[in-house]
Amino acid sequence: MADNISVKKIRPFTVFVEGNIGSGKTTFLNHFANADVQLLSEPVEMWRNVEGHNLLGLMYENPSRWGLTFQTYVQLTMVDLHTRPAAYPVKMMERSIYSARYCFVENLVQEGLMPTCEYVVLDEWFKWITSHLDTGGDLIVYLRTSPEVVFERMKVRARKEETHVSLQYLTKLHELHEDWLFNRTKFSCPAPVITLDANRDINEMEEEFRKCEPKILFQQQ
Ligand code: DCP
Repeated sequence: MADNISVKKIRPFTVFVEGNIGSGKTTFLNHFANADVQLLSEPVEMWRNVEGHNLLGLMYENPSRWGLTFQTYVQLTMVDLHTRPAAYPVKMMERSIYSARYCFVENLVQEGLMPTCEYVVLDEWFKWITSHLDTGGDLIVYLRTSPEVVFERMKVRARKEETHVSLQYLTKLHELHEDWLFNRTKFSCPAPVITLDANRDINEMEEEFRKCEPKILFQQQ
Protein backbone atom coordinates (compact mmCIF):
# COMPACT_ATOMS: atom_id res chain seq x y z
CA MET A 1 0.00 0.00 0.00
CA ALA A 2 1.34 3.44 -0.90
CA ASP A 3 2.23 5.68 2.01
CA ASN A 4 -0.37 8.35 2.43
CA ILE A 5 2.15 11.02 3.28
CA SER A 6 1.96 14.40 1.60
CA VAL A 7 5.42 15.70 0.84
CA LYS A 8 5.73 19.43 1.42
CA LYS A 9 8.25 21.02 -0.89
CA ILE A 10 10.74 23.09 1.06
CA ARG A 11 12.15 26.06 -0.81
CA PRO A 12 15.90 26.55 -0.60
CA PHE A 13 17.06 29.78 1.03
CA THR A 14 16.42 32.09 -1.92
CA VAL A 15 18.32 35.30 -2.63
CA PHE A 16 17.41 37.87 -5.28
CA VAL A 17 20.27 40.07 -6.47
CA GLU A 18 18.84 43.40 -7.58
CA GLY A 19 20.17 46.75 -8.81
CA ASN A 20 20.33 49.02 -11.83
CA ILE A 21 21.73 47.96 -15.21
CA GLY A 22 25.52 47.66 -14.78
CA SER A 23 25.41 47.58 -10.97
CA GLY A 24 27.49 44.38 -10.78
CA LYS A 25 24.86 41.68 -10.32
CA THR A 26 26.75 39.16 -12.48
CA THR A 27 29.97 39.87 -10.56
CA PHE A 28 28.12 39.31 -7.28
CA LEU A 29 26.83 35.92 -8.47
CA ASN A 30 30.31 34.95 -9.69
CA HIS A 31 31.69 35.64 -6.21
CA PHE A 32 29.68 32.61 -5.00
CA ALA A 33 30.76 30.32 -7.86
CA ASN A 34 32.64 27.90 -5.59
CA ALA A 35 30.14 27.87 -2.73
CA ASP A 36 27.18 25.54 -2.18
CA VAL A 37 24.89 27.95 -3.96
CA GLN A 38 22.70 27.32 -6.99
CA LEU A 39 23.43 30.33 -9.21
CA LEU A 40 20.77 31.36 -11.68
CA SER A 41 21.92 34.10 -14.03
CA GLU A 42 19.45 36.23 -15.90
CA PRO A 43 18.76 34.59 -19.28
CA VAL A 44 19.76 37.64 -21.40
CA GLU A 45 20.93 35.33 -24.21
CA MET A 46 17.41 33.86 -24.43
CA TRP A 47 15.96 37.38 -24.64
CA ARG A 48 18.35 38.06 -27.52
CA ASN A 49 17.37 34.98 -29.46
CA VAL A 50 13.81 33.69 -29.31
CA GLU A 51 13.67 31.51 -32.40
CA GLY A 52 15.92 34.03 -34.13
CA HIS A 53 14.20 37.17 -32.78
CA ASN A 54 16.20 39.59 -30.65
CA LEU A 55 13.45 40.80 -28.29
CA LEU A 56 15.88 42.84 -26.17
CA GLY A 57 17.05 44.69 -29.29
CA LEU A 58 13.50 45.22 -30.54
CA MET A 59 12.42 46.60 -27.16
CA TYR A 60 15.21 49.20 -27.18
CA GLU A 61 14.53 50.12 -30.84
CA ASN A 62 10.81 50.67 -30.29
CA PRO A 63 9.65 50.28 -26.68
CA SER A 64 6.04 51.25 -27.29
CA ARG A 65 5.69 48.55 -29.98
CA TRP A 66 7.73 45.77 -28.35
CA GLY A 67 7.65 46.55 -24.60
CA LEU A 68 4.76 44.16 -23.90
CA THR A 69 6.25 41.38 -26.04
CA PHE A 70 9.62 41.69 -24.35
CA GLN A 71 8.32 41.96 -20.77
CA THR A 72 5.94 39.02 -21.33
CA TYR A 73 8.91 36.89 -22.30
CA VAL A 74 11.02 38.21 -19.40
CA GLN A 75 8.16 37.26 -17.04
CA LEU A 76 8.06 33.73 -18.46
CA THR A 77 11.83 33.26 -18.12
CA MET A 78 11.67 34.60 -14.56
CA VAL A 79 8.93 32.09 -13.62
CA ASP A 80 11.23 29.40 -14.95
CA LEU A 81 14.07 30.59 -12.65
CA HIS A 82 11.78 31.01 -9.62
CA THR A 83 10.36 27.50 -9.92
CA ARG A 84 13.55 25.69 -10.90
CA PRO A 85 14.62 23.18 -8.23
CA ALA A 86 18.00 23.75 -6.61
CA ALA A 87 20.66 21.15 -5.97
CA TYR A 88 22.02 23.25 -3.07
CA PRO A 89 20.52 24.64 0.14
CA VAL A 90 20.89 28.19 -1.19
CA LYS A 91 19.53 29.49 -4.49
CA MET A 92 20.67 32.87 -5.83
CA MET A 93 18.86 34.57 -8.69
CA GLU A 94 19.98 37.54 -10.78
CA ARG A 95 16.88 39.76 -10.57
CA SER A 96 13.35 38.43 -10.07
CA ILE A 97 9.83 38.67 -11.40
CA TYR A 98 9.44 41.55 -8.90
CA SER A 99 12.04 43.93 -10.37
CA ALA A 100 10.66 43.21 -13.84
CA ARG A 101 7.21 44.34 -12.66
CA TYR A 102 8.12 47.09 -10.16
CA CYS A 103 10.97 48.73 -12.10
CA PHE A 104 10.93 47.93 -15.83
CA VAL A 105 7.20 47.53 -16.51
CA GLU A 106 6.45 50.42 -14.17
CA ASN A 107 8.86 52.61 -16.12
CA LEU A 108 7.21 51.75 -19.45
CA VAL A 109 3.80 52.71 -18.02
CA GLN A 110 5.00 55.91 -16.35
CA GLU A 111 6.79 57.04 -19.52
CA GLY A 112 3.62 56.51 -21.58
CA LEU A 113 5.28 53.71 -23.57
CA MET A 114 2.82 50.99 -22.55
CA PRO A 115 -0.94 51.49 -22.94
CA THR A 116 -3.08 50.71 -19.89
CA CYS A 117 -4.75 47.70 -21.53
CA GLU A 118 -1.35 46.06 -22.16
CA TYR A 119 -0.17 46.87 -18.65
CA VAL A 120 -3.34 45.38 -17.14
CA VAL A 121 -2.85 42.06 -18.96
CA LEU A 122 0.79 41.83 -17.86
CA ASP A 123 -0.17 42.75 -14.30
CA GLU A 124 -2.98 40.16 -14.19
CA TRP A 125 -0.42 37.54 -15.20
CA PHE A 126 1.99 38.86 -12.54
CA LYS A 127 -0.67 38.68 -9.81
CA TRP A 128 -1.76 35.19 -10.83
CA ILE A 129 1.81 33.89 -10.96
CA THR A 130 2.89 35.38 -7.63
CA SER A 131 -0.21 34.12 -5.84
CA HIS A 132 -0.33 30.59 -7.31
CA LEU A 133 3.36 29.68 -7.71
CA ASP A 134 6.19 29.81 -5.19
CA THR A 135 8.08 32.91 -6.32
CA GLY A 136 9.03 33.80 -2.76
CA GLY A 137 12.44 34.94 -1.58
CA ASP A 138 14.26 35.07 1.76
CA LEU A 139 16.74 37.88 1.12
CA ILE A 140 17.28 40.66 -1.40
CA VAL A 141 20.78 41.99 -2.00
CA TYR A 142 20.41 45.52 -3.38
CA LEU A 143 23.50 46.69 -5.24
CA ARG A 144 23.00 50.42 -4.84
CA THR A 145 24.72 52.66 -7.37
CA SER A 146 24.52 56.15 -8.75
CA PRO A 147 23.17 56.48 -12.29
CA GLU A 148 26.37 58.26 -13.42
CA VAL A 149 28.57 55.33 -12.34
CA VAL A 150 26.48 52.69 -14.10
CA PHE A 151 26.23 54.89 -17.20
CA GLU A 152 30.05 54.87 -17.47
CA ARG A 153 30.21 51.09 -16.87
CA MET A 154 27.56 50.47 -19.49
CA LYS A 155 29.52 52.48 -22.07
CA VAL A 156 32.66 50.46 -21.33
CA ARG A 157 30.79 47.15 -21.51
CA ALA A 158 29.20 48.25 -24.82
CA ARG A 159 26.40 45.70 -25.09
CA LYS A 160 25.13 46.24 -28.63
CA GLU A 161 21.44 46.66 -27.72
CA GLU A 162 22.25 49.24 -25.02
CA THR A 163 24.08 51.67 -27.36
CA HIS A 164 21.37 54.34 -27.05
CA VAL A 165 20.49 53.84 -23.38
CA SER A 166 20.66 57.31 -21.84
CA LEU A 167 21.69 58.63 -18.45
CA GLN A 168 18.09 59.83 -18.12
CA TYR A 169 16.79 56.24 -18.51
CA LEU A 170 19.26 54.91 -15.94
CA THR A 171 18.26 57.72 -13.56
CA LYS A 172 14.60 56.74 -13.89
CA LEU A 173 15.41 53.06 -13.26
CA HIS A 174 17.57 54.07 -10.28
CA GLU A 175 14.65 56.01 -8.76
CA LEU A 176 12.32 53.04 -9.23
CA HIS A 177 14.80 50.70 -7.49
CA GLU A 178 15.21 53.27 -4.71
CA ASP A 179 11.46 53.67 -4.19
CA TRP A 180 11.03 49.90 -4.05
CA LEU A 181 14.09 48.73 -2.09
CA PHE A 182 15.57 51.69 -0.22
CA ASN A 183 12.83 54.22 0.58
CA ARG A 184 10.17 51.45 0.55
CA THR A 185 7.60 54.01 -0.50
CA LYS A 186 6.18 51.95 -3.32
CA PHE A 187 5.34 48.24 -3.61
CA SER A 188 6.01 45.67 -0.95
CA CYS A 189 9.41 44.02 -0.63
CA PRO A 190 9.11 40.25 -1.02
CA ALA A 191 12.02 39.70 1.43
CA PRO A 192 14.32 41.58 3.82
CA VAL A 193 16.86 43.77 2.00
CA ILE A 194 20.64 44.18 2.48
CA THR A 195 21.96 47.25 0.70
CA LEU A 196 25.55 47.35 -0.58
CA ASP A 197 27.41 50.37 -1.89
CA ALA A 198 28.08 49.14 -5.42
CA ASN A 199 29.67 52.35 -6.72
CA ARG A 200 33.07 51.18 -5.53
CA ASP A 201 35.52 49.50 -7.86
CA ILE A 202 35.66 45.74 -8.17
CA ASN A 203 38.45 45.10 -5.62
CA GLU A 204 36.64 47.07 -2.96
CA MET A 205 33.38 45.38 -3.92
CA GLU A 206 34.86 41.95 -3.19
CA GLU A 207 35.25 43.12 0.40
CA GLU A 208 31.59 44.22 0.47
CA PHE A 209 30.54 40.89 -1.02
CA ARG A 210 32.45 38.97 1.67
CA LYS A 211 30.46 40.83 4.35
CA CYS A 212 27.28 39.19 2.98
CA GLU A 213 28.65 35.66 3.07
CA PRO A 214 27.52 34.67 6.60
CA LYS A 215 24.04 35.96 5.93
CA ILE A 216 23.75 34.06 2.65
CA LEU A 217 25.67 30.86 3.34
CA PHE A 218 24.71 30.34 6.98
CA GLN A 219 21.65 32.62 7.28
CA GLN A 220 23.29 34.41 10.20
CA GLN A 221 22.11 37.87 11.25
N1 DCP B 1 15.97 44.50 -18.88
C1 DCP B 1 14.72 45.00 -19.17
N2 DCP B 1 13.64 44.56 -18.47
C2 DCP B 1 13.79 43.66 -17.48
C3 DCP B 1 15.06 43.15 -17.15
C4 DCP B 1 16.15 43.61 -17.87
O1 DCP B 1 14.59 45.85 -20.05
N3 DCP B 1 12.70 43.24 -16.84
C5 DCP B 1 17.12 44.90 -19.71
C6 DCP B 1 18.02 45.95 -19.13
C7 DCP B 1 19.37 45.61 -19.71
C8 DCP B 1 19.32 44.09 -19.89
O2 DCP B 1 17.94 43.75 -19.93
O3 DCP B 1 19.52 46.21 -20.98
C9 DCP B 1 20.01 43.32 -18.78
O4 DCP B 1 19.85 44.10 -17.64
P1 DCP B 1 20.21 43.76 -16.17
O5 DCP B 1 20.37 45.00 -15.37
O6 DCP B 1 19.18 42.85 -15.63
O7 DCP B 1 21.58 42.97 -16.30
P2 DCP B 1 23.08 43.52 -16.40
O8 DCP B 1 23.82 42.54 -17.25
O9 DCP B 1 23.10 44.94 -16.82
O10 DCP B 1 23.49 43.41 -14.89
P3 DCP B 1 24.89 43.69 -14.19
O11 DCP B 1 25.72 44.58 -15.06
O12 DCP B 1 24.48 44.32 -12.89
O13 DCP B 1 25.52 42.33 -14.01
